Amino acid sequence: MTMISEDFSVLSEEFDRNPYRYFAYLREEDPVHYEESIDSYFLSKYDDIYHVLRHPDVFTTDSLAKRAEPVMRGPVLAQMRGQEHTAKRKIVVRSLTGEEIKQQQIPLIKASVMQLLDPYREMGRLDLVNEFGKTLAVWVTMDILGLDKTDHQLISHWHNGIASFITSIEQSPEDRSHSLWCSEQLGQYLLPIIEQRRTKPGLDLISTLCASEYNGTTMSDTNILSLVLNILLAATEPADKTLALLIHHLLNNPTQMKDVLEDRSLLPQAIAETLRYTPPVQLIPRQLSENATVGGKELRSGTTVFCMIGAANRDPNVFKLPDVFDIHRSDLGSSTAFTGAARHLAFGSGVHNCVGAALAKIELETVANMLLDMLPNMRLEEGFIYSESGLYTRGPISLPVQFDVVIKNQSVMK
Ligand code: 2IO
Repeated sequence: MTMISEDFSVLSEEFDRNPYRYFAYLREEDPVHYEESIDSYFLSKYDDIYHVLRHPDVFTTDSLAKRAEPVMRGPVLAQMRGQEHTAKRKIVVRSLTGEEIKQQQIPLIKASVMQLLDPYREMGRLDLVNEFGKTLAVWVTMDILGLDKTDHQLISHWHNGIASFITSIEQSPEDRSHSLWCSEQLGQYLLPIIEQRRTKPGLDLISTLCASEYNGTTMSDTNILSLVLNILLAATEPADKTLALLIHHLLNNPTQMKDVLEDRSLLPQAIAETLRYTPPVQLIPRQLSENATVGGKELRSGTTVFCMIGAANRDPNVFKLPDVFDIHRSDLGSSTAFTGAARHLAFGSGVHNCVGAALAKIELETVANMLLDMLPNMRLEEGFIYSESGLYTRGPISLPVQFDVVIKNQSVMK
């Protein structure tokens, strides 16, 4: 177990380099870790985090008023309560699950993958993060919202600025105003589209939101804008990270890669184990609405706590040999891994559990299957040193892979 010095901080560079080596210490010795500079607590035990996520009236999502609302231009789904939450959540969940979205989106995802891979197939190398995953994540989100993909670089730039606001623990004033500017720009881009979808609806999610009624009336443009920004961020930010993490873990575990290559029905398990082992969203913030005891510590009303999902997902009380990546593990709970009842906490838990879980599964499964087919004998680039970054959302900085070049029209050339 990695020991921690007096001045240890989860905000340090050392922690950012590899948080996983500190989780056992935190769970065992400091499960309600205090960070003075931001006056917040970091929870690392599965049971404590599960308790927090399952008691939203005490451990509220009010924390998002500061963290998300300024760049989301209004409350996101996770901030809503009661009837409004149930109704709006249902609208979004319905649009993101089921056969219809599969039939609509899978062909579009496949076309995007083909287009992005095409220039690299004859090169025998590709960075799965910077030359593929980041762009793909934005394209898939844009297709769901029915946006014109020619503008993807703009959207991506604005997305990055907004994501930085949401996922920063401390942001410089310059970065903060850049983030707000990005949100402003994206809002100006989206508002006319929202108006247009009201009169000329399509099959996309923006049109669905425009047509849906809440309390007997349709939602206002600003309410729809906040939901669209919410979906845009939540669908894009973790997507490239999870894909790169999945491929990285499989490349690092050749026997499991072989199993998946031979039996693709194992892919959902491999994705679920990736989400357990290395959740792309590492922190879930909550704010206490009253004094409460967590992990034996009394915390005052108003306190901010961060649930450390990466630490919970490696709690040995819940997962056997938690630091081992094993797609065959019996305690993964594969049948529920993409639902609100999942054992791993990568999608949160309780009333606010991720509405995009089913879509994440479809997207990752489709893309991973294609990569395994189209990049034969995939391996990490020689000499590549793997590194991840991010305290809030976390993923590989890059993932350069090499693969065998399949010459087009091979049969003709023989
Ligand atoms: C947009 C961290 C990208 C969500 C969020 C402020 C609200 C909510 C999440 C995830 C992923 C983001 N929180 N999705 O943690 O919608």
